[in-house]
Amino acid sequence: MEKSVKQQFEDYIKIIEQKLDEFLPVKYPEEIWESMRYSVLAGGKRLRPMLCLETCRVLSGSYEQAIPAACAIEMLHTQSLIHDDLPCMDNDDYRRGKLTNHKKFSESTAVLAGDALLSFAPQIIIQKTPKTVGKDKILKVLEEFLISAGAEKLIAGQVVDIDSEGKQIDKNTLNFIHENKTGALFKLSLRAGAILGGANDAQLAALTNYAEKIGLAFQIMDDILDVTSTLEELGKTPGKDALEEKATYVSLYGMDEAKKQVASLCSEACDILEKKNIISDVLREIALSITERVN
Ligand code: GRG
Repeated sequence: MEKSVKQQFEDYIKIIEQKLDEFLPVKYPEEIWESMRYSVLAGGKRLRPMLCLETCRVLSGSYEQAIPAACAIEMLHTQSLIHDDLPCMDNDDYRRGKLTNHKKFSESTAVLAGDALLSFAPQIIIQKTPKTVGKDKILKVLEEFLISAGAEKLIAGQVVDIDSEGKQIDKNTLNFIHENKTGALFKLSLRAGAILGGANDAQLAALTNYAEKIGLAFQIMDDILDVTSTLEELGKTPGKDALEEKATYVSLYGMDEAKKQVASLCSEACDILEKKNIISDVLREIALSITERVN
């Protein structure tokens, strides 16, 4: 009997939580490992690892091939959250419904926990991906991982974001921030899963395109939720964009237009997969649920 989408989501979350726990031991000196584990195991929707695993599966790859990369991407994502929350960046007290890493531990520990996750994550890809996957694919995933984490992607998005605070920016600049700060890890998740699952060029292009659409939709929804949501729902402080005078899709286009753009990006994402006959209830549901997400 086929599993329901809800069941598939639950199964993915269970295995991701288990493996993150397993891949992140406590070693000496305990405080750094505990602070890495504190943020990585703090919950979160686990969207990026789920996207990576499902993409590999839909191409007939196995979960064992993709789980190390999926967990490494979640570690990288968590690293970016820890550093984003620091007083020198967004200065936040709450994340994933808990105290931020620097509030729970100390600022120096939070900086080091982020740094440690950044170098630990690629080790997981190298050490835990089954050798049968082949060195070429592992190397390709590593390359994409390192590019996404660096000054061409994630850091570029963050730098322009910080630099834009309190300034009037145009739509291209806003898209640059969103594509790199948020889109890059969605793209990495899909592409890593696709590479490990043995995608051909057309499939890789379609999955990349799907990732671009949902990555942008996800960030526009983030802009919307920052205005409409609460600390309890979001698990982090709302209203920060206005406070820091950040340009967002809501401030540039208005709430109604921002919502329309989310809906059309999500439906375009589904069409892209359908056209290439990539049939996945999970990928479809992830795209469609972005319009309804509350955190
Ligand atoms: C990679 C060295 C290095 C630095 C990172 C700090 C930084 C540079 C980038 C910040 C990137 C950032 C925080 C982007 C926001 C992306 C975003 C929408 C996060 C929220 O994602 P969710 O809702 O979170 O999936 P959960 O908690 O559910 O995983």
